[in-house]
Formats: sequence, structure tokens, C-alpha cells
Amino acid sequence: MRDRRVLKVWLFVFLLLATICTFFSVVHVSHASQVIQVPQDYPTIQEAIDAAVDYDTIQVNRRSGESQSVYYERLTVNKELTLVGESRETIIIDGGGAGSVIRVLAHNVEIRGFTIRNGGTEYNGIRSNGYYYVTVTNNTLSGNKYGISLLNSDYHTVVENLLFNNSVTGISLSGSIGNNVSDNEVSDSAYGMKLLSTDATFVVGNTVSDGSYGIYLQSSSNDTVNGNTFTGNGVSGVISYLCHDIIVSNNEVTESAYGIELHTSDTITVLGNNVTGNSYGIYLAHSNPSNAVENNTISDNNWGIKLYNSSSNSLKGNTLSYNTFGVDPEAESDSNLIYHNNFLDNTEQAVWNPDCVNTWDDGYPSGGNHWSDYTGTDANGDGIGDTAYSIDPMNRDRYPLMAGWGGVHDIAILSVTPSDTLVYWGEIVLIDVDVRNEGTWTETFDVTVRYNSTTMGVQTVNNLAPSTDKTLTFNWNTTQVDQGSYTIEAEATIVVFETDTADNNYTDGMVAVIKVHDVAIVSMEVYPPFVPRGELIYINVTVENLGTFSETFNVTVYADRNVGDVHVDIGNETVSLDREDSTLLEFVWNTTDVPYGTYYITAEAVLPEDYDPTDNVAVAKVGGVSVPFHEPKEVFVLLSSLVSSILAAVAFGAVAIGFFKLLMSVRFRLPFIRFARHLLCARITNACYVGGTGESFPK
Ligand SMILES: [Ca+2]
Ligand SMILES: [Ca+2]
Ligand SMILES: [Ca+2]
Ligand SMILES: [Ca+2]
Repeated sequence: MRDRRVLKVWLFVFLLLATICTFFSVVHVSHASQVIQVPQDYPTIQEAIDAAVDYDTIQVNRRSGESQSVYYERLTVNKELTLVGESRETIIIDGGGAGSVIRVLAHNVEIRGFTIRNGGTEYNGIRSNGYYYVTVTNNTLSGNKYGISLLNSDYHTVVENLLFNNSVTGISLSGSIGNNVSDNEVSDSAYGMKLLSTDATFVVGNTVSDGSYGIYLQSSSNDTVNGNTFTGNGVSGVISYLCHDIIVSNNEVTESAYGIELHTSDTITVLGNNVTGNSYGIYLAHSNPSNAVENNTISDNNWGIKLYNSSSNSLKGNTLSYNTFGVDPEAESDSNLIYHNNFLDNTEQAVWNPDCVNTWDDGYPSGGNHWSDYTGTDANGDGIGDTAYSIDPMNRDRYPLMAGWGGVHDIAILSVTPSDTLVYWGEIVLIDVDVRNEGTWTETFDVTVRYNSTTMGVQTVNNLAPSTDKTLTFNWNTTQVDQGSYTIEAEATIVVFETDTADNNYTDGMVAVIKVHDVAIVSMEVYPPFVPRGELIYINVTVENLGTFSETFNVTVYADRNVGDVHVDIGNETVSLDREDSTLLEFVWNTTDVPYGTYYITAEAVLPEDYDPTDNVAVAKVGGVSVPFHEPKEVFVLLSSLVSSILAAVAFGAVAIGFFKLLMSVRFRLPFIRFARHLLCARITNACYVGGTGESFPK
């Protein structure tokens, strides 16, 4: 018991000491790295390197007053250093053409941000031989024989460098493993990239142009060449010579004699590349077995795929279009599996060569290839043509595919739109169906429209291009159905290889079909709009049977004065109309004895069960009829009475004046005055009177 406790204590002490020792050893190893400035601390980069220790950083700047500084040096980096230039535009290391500009003689070196030039006709821009984990990024290399040359170099990172005019190679690796060469731009080198006996290396996202070879792989394996662009390399975009287990995928390869060339190679995967505008798109020479050329797009080459003395490989899922020769096997190229490819409009889809015997289909129902010039039919609709596609007497595709392989076959119904959702029985409903090709192949298919699962119509859409829409219009004559609610649905046939079939059906909402009584006054004309009383007003009324039954009904016309309560019945007619029929009714209003005034004339179709009574009444808009207040005859009477009144007044005035003048004349003046005075006196006093006779008047 006690011994055990002692053991535990010792164990604890031991672990504690071990931990402390480890801590101090880490501290000891991780040297406190310095940054050495050039030209501030040392005028040349090499002097700085010589003064540095492992893990130091050498920062290279412009010399005072210079916009760009050229350091004429050749560097030997024999320590684990980071060399950083201010930028590759401003810091230039020039080797003077007499040797490699930078020689790496240590692990873990990083070189970043320089232009490294003028290794001359014999030497390298950067050379590493026999070291690990060197990083070369963001540099420009030009004017060297070899731009970046890695020999026996493992786990290096070469990214985002710009290399041009390096005469033999841009980036070359030999005897190396596990390197990453990505996102570099390389041009104008005989070999843009060269991998010799180099394995497990990634070459990704680079652009290599205008050399003889884009990338040359020799005696290498397990490398991946993915997502690069190789263009304008005179001999080959990509060549694999004496290699195996290489993946060449998703590259753009154009404008070479041989786009992608496999020479004496096996088990190479050439996958998903776009190979365009080369003399030979993909060329296999003496390459077997088990090379897989799959899912490539190969167009506008003289030869799409050329097999020369290459057997037992597979060519699948490629689309070969607009090449002079699609696939051309030659010189004992046998036993290759060639199926699920699309041969589209190649001048010669597959070249006649009965000496080479290959397999052009994968049996039934997997099928063979899709041939754009296949003229056979597919009676049972299984997507396989009923007759074989013949290439030559020894080669034929027994199960040609009616539709293109790969890509996406997907058509969809986007919408179904009826022109109305509530219609009278017998009306035509227009049903618009929007269809779209959501796939990558031109498609021909049928669209069926149904109401409550009964087919209303079928239309064929021919050759609908990818990513395009089309609207189909179906006419639905509702006399086909009874009154009721109908669900409208459209369905596109599922095309061959279509997987997204859910969108091939589209169900719209309901369309209600109803049977109704509905007559209407569709127009009314009244003329003239104003008449003298006693004249005639003509009223033309057009009535129509809008409903779904034959109808007999009355049409009445009447007038109402706009003020007061005068209502005048003008006419009434009984009409019989079949559905959709109309008739013109003529009414005449004799305005004799009609009280003066402005009238509104109303026509009314009387059908108590009318479904839509709002159109059964029409009222003349412009005041109906107006009977003027004074007819002409009345005006004449008025004028003549006015004239006679004036004349009478004038005559009376003349008589009055004459009578007055007579009174005032001498002969009558005295008796008149006497008489007047007598009347006056009699009013004032009776004294004037004498005996009550006229004799009492004074003289
Ligand atoms: Ca068939
Ligand atoms: Ca679909
Ligand atoms: Ca779809
Ligand atoms: Ca009506």
C-alpha cells in the first residue's frame, strides 16, 4: 500500500519534470525570428541572407528614391528563411544571365513578391534540389531557361506566380512528390509545365499558353491536373507519356495539334475536359489498358477522339460535336468500350475501319450512343432505337439512344392559365400553358391538357431549345361538359433520361361552368334628341340572349321627366331569342300631348330569373327627349298679341291728347272752367248754389 503511494508520487514528479522540460525545449527551438531589412540593414539580399539565421525574414525594399529597384544578384538561400519583396512590380532580382538567380539549399524557404529574371539561356529562375516545403508565391519569372525548377523536391507550394519567356520550362518538377502547383500563369515556354517522375502532385487552376506543350507528364503517377486552361500550345495541351494513374479533369484545352494526348500510358482518367479547336481533340497512342475518357466535351476538332494502337479503354459520356471525325480507331485499336457518348453533327461520326473491332453499346437497356444522324424510330418508347446504328461491317451500335446522354433532360410546365374561371356553359375558355426547357438538350414533347382528368387537347412542342419558354393555347368548348366545376391540369410527357418529373404536371384551380338565364339590352339609340312637342322620337333597342337557354321575354320602353312625376309608356314588345341571338326593336314615341320637359328614356328587358340583371336596363344618356317650352305657333301668338297691345296703347294715347286739346280750346275753355269751379264750390260751400238751378252761377 505504502509502496504504491510512493510510486504514484514519483510518477507525478516525473510527469511534471517531463512537461517542464518539453516546454523549455520548445522555447529553445522556436528562435525569436528577426526581420532584416534590405537595403536598410544590408545593401544586398545575399549579405542579409548570410547574416540571418533560420526562421528570419528578409524584407527587400526599394532603394531610396527609386520607383523600382533592381538587385543584380544571384542568391544562395541555405537557411530556412522567408524572403519577401515589397512587390513583384517593384523589386527585381536580376541574375545577369550567368547562373541561377535563386538557388534554394534549405527546407522551409519561402520566396514571395519578386521579379526573378535573367538566369539567361542556361540557368534557372528558382532552383530547389533535394529539399522540402519550399513555398514560391506571387513572383514573376522571366528570361530564364527554366523558370521554377524543383528537383527531388517534395511538398513544395508554387502558387500565383507569373512566368513568361522562360525558354525551356515554366515550372518543372523532377523526381518529386506531393507538390502543389496552382493558379500560376505560364506562357511562352517550350514546356509550360513539365513533370518528370513526379508523383502525387496537384496541378490546379493554372493557365498555360503559347508554348509547345502545356503540361508534359512523363513517367509519373497519381498526379492530378484539374481545372487548368491550356491554350495555343503548338504540340500538346496535355501529354501523358509513360504514365499511369493520372487524372486529367475539368481542363480547357484549345488550339493545339494534340489537345490531350496519352502516349504509352494506362489507367489515365480524362474526365470532364472541354477540348475544342485542336487538330486531335483527345489522342491515345499505344495506350492501354484502362484509360477512361469520360464526360468530356469535344468539339470543333479535326479528330474528336483518335485511337491509335490503343485497346481496352473506355470512352463514355463524351459529347463529340462538329468535329470532322468523331471517333476514329486505327491500327489495332480493339476492345474499347464506346457507349453513352453523344455524336452530334460530326462530319463523320465514327470512322469506317473494320480492322478495329470495338464495343459500341452497353447492351439493353443501358444502351449505346446517341447519334444525331440516327434515322430509326422507337416504337415502344423505351428510349432505344429499334434498329442498330451501323458504323462499318464489324462495328455497330445495337442500342442507339434516342435522346442525348448526360447533361440534363428536364422540361417543366410553369403555369396553366384559363381565360376565365366562371363561364357560361357553351363559352370557349382559352387555356394558356407555359412550358420551359430547364435542361441542356433540345427537346420535343407533347403537352396534354385535361379537365377533371378528361383530355381537352394535346399539342406537340417541337425542338424547344434549352432555357427557353413557350406558351401553348388550348381552346376548351364548354358545350363538351355539363354545368359544374372543373379542375384544369396540364401534363408534359417525360422525355428520355428526365429525372425531375415532378414539374411535368401542373394543376390549376377550378373553372366553373354554369347554365343561366341572361338577356341584355346591348344598345339603345334615341333620335332626334330634341323635338317640338307633337313630333316623333325613334328609339332603337338591341337585345341579346347572353344566357344558355332560349328565352321569351318582354322589352318595355318608357320615358320619365327629369323633374316632377310624369311617366309615359312608349311601347312594349315580346321577344323570343335563342342563345347568342340578338334582335333590333324599333319604338316610336309620339310626343303629342306630352307635357313639356326633359325626359329620360328607359328600355328594360324583363326576365325575372335573369342571372345578371345589371345589363337588362338601358337609359338614354343625353336627357332623353326635350320638348321646348314654346313651340313656334305659340311664339307667333305671343308676338302678335304683343304687337297689337303696342298698337292699342299708341291709339289710346292719341285720342287722349286730342280730347285734352279740345277742352283747352277757346270755345270750350269758359264753360269748362265754370263747370270745374262749380264742382269745386259745391264741395267747399253751398253758397254757390242759388235755388238749386244753374242760374246761380256767377258771371
Ligand atoms: Ca425501342
Ligand atoms: Ca421536368
Ligand atoms: Ca425542373
Ligand atoms: Ca341580364
